[in-house]
Amino acid sequence: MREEIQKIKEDTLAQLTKLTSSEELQELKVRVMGKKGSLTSLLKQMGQLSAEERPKMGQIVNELRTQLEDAWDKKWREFEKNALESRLREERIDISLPGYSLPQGHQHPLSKVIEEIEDIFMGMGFTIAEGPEIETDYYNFEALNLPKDHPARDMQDTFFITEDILLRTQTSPVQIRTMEKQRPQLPVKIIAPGKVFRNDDDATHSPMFHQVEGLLVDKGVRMSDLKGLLLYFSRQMFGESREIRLRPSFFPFTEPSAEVDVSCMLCGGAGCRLCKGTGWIEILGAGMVHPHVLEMGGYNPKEVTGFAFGMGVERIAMLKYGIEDMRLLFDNDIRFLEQF
Ligand code: 2NL
Repeated sequence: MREEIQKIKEDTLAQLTKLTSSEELQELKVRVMGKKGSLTSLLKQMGQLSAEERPKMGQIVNELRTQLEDAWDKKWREFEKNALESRLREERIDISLPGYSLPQGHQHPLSKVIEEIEDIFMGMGFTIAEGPEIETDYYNFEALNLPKDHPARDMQDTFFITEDILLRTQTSPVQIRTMEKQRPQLPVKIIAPGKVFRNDDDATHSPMFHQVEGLLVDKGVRMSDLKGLLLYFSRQMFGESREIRLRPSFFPFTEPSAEVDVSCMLCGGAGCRLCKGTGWIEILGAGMVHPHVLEMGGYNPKEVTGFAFGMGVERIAMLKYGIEDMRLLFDNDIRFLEQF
């Protein structure tokens, strides 16, 4: 029996040196100490020994067991260490590689132009007023001196939600609401930027576009005040050497009314493709607030006067940045937006 034990010991230790993986080590353990292992079956034969021999043998077997456990624990740690080292080698992160860059958005040129317009008028003491995009017929039309049979109310121009509720076609209702809220305080000195909606959709019209309207109501406001303010605005927006001119026009909410032209920013007024040879480019509409509209806002037209103006932001942006097709402003292609 001693010989057999000695043989198991030598065999096992010899095989141990040839192992290449922890799986093989596990298999070897089973072959020796498993249910049908060589050492296990030897232990089963212990019963046949004499009472004298049994404890001695027991001790030898236990020693061998401890010895083997130590040997394969050592081997096990060696395999673990190798495995860890090769994982560390394979999974090493190269911190010198540049990271992935995330795509960045860009402020929309329309937002930029709106902010610029706001800055110019805030510099002259105007505050910014906002209001709902879904309006009532009263604020969008009635209060602005557009009676029930006015052509601007036509289904062809306006998105009606019900007979009385619609998408605002201009930002003027914001100004009526502001007058109502702050009367009889003076002055009313606001600009109203925002989205407006009209039932148009072709190369030069989008069903949603942007407007900035302005309103100044106070004692003794005159048309010359309007002209001076618009000249200052035009020079801030399009350059110090711009001039403006006012042409008679008509809006239901102003009287008198005017179209406002600025000297061409491309040719300086000499005449070119952009101004179609005239030297002038129309940029906004304006006028003295109609007495009826002042009344609807809660002010007495015998005591106060006012001027108002309105401009399309898309048009201003196209002129300022030389954008030839309005649809580019609504495609939201980042390659386009990044240019501004
Ligand atoms: C244009 C012309 C204009 C107004 C808007 C206005 C507002 C109130 C009272 C009187 Cl509350 N007028 N707004 C006045 C004249 C012209 O817009 O061509 N916009 C794109």
